[in-house]
Order: sequence, then structure tokens, then C-alpha cells
Amino acid sequence: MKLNPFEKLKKSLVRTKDNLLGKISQTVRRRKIDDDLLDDIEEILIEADVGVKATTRLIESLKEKAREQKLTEGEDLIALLKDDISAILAREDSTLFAENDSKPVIWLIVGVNGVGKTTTIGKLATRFSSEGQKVMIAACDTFRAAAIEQVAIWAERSNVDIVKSQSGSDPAAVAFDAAKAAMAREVDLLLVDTAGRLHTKSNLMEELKKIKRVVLKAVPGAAIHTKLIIDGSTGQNAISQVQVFAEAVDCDGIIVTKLDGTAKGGVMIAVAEELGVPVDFIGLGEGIEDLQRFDSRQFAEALFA
Ligand SMILES: Nc1nc2c(ncn2[C@@H]2O[C@H](COP(=O)(O)OP(=O)(O)O)[C@@H](O)[C@H]2O)c(=O)[nH]1
Ligand SMILES: [Mg+2]
Repeated sequence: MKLNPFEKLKKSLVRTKDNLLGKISQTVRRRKIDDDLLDDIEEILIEADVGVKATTRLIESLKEKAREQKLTEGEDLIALLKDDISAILAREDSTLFAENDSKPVIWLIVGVNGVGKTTTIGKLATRFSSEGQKVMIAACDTFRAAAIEQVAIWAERSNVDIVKSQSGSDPAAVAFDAAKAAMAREVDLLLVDTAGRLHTKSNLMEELKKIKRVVLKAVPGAAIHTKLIIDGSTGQNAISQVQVFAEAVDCDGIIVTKLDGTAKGGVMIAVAEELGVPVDFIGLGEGIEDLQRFDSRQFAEALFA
């Protein structure tokens, strides 16, 4: 049976919810609000990948509001916590396309190996082409033949054009050709798949910068957006990846994958608190349909449902 998107989101977040609010609800039961209880909640938040910064903010806020509202029962904290988490998540809502973006809009899809870049490109291509946009894919992960093959399969499934070359060829050259082709064919959105070898290697960052430069040469004034893909199931590790990439390339959107089935989805709260980059989409599975626009209100509702 096919679930509606909200049901799907709820189901994906079950383990995260258990790990976060499930544990907190149990902890506050029949206890009074005191420092001990707040310490216990703090520990649960940290263990649920919410991150130190957001956790500290949440605990401070609980203390302050409990005092202001003269609350005494531990269970009263749940409603406060839900409000505060929703408020943090709300910072992540994004707009996808600026009205003055010239066509083709170009999305560089970047991120560490294995986080789900290529899969996400397949999902994005399917989604936008079904919405009537003309989409093209550039296979710029030329590092391995298998990577080119993989993205070609996604292009075929989503029925969009692809520009590719042999493995080992210069990724920037492929990007240049793709950008030129996208312009000639009046493409609306060009999705550029990139390699994700270790983010500690400065050559990867240099390569990404070069791709950007070259694309701008091919399509002067192009609207180039860099979308960073992170793997939500790695929890706090995902955060440090963002920081490394953000230093090298200007990311204007984040896509968090693999939120299905993980208990580490609390990382979304850390992403919102610490990164200041909006979340465009979330990945909820390996299938072509398993991508949802991030909507903080829905996300919070699914988390607290
Ligand atoms: N469960 C789950 N798996 C995903 C998701 N996105 C990608 N994957 C899987 O993650 C693995 C790596 O994906 P891939 O797109 O090749 O990553 P890349 O190296 O960044 O291009 C594949 O097995 C995908 O099926 C997701 O949202 N949920
Ligand atoms: Mg890939």
C-alpha cells in the first residue's frame, strides 16, 4: 500500500521519535522539574544527535519558561520542548528557485562519497521533469566508470537528457559541455553530479571550484546553486562534513538523505541550529519517489505525532 507523504514521513521518523521524545516522555513521567531532570533531558538530547548548541539552547529555554510559567511537573516540559524544537526547525525552510534566476538554473550536487548524491539526482530529475521542467543531468563524477553508468540509469528512468564522457576525463570539461548543451536545448534545470572522494582532500574542493568557474564561462551569469548532500543516518558526523564543504564552496541548500529508519534524525535540529543553510529536501528511501520537500511544520508534526 502506498502511503501518503505525511504518513511516509511519520513512518520514516519512528526511530528518531522513539530516541528523542519517546525517551524524554518516559524520563519526565511522575517527576518534578529540577536540575536533575533537566540534566537527564540534556543527556537524551545529546545522545539523539541534536548537537551541543541546540541542546544548550533548548535546556536554557526550558528552565526559563518553567520558571516564568511556574511549572512544577516534568510532563509539562514536553509541550515547551515541542514548541522550541519546532521554532528551531523553522529556520530551515527554503525557497528553491529565485524569480530572477536565468535559465538554465544549475545545481551542483556535492557531498562526501556514498551520502546519496547520485540517487538524489535521479529523484530530483524525476520530480522536476514530472512538474514540467526540462531537466538535464551532467555526469561529472568521472572518477569511476560505474558512477557514470549509475547516473545514466537514473537519467533513463527519469527520462531526461544526460551529458557524459569516458571515465577519467576532466569533470570540469564535462560540466562545460553540459552547460553549453543545456543552454542550446533550452533546459530549465541542469543537475551536475560530482565525485565525493574524501572531503579532507583539498583537490576535491579545488575541482568543485573549477567546475563552478568553467560553468560560468559556458553560461555567463548563470544561476549556479550548490546543494550539499548529507547522510542523516551518520548523525553528528554529517555536521562536520557540512562545515568542511561550506568553507570551500558556497552552499545555498542542504539535502539530508537516509532519514528513513535511522534513530539519528535529531541531527535535523543540529543542522538548523548550527549551519544557517536551509534544507531543501529530505531523502526517505532508495526509490525514485522517496524524496520530499523539507517542510519544518510537517517535520515537527511527524516527529511529535
Ligand atoms: N535508505 C536510504 N538510502 C539511500 C537514500 N539515498 C541514497 N541511498 C542509498 O545510499 C547509497 C549511496 O548512494 P549514491 O547515490 O550512490 O551516493 P553518492 O556516492 O553520494 O552518489 C545507495 O545504496 C543508495 O541507494 C535515502 O534517502 N534512504
Ligand atoms: Mg555518485
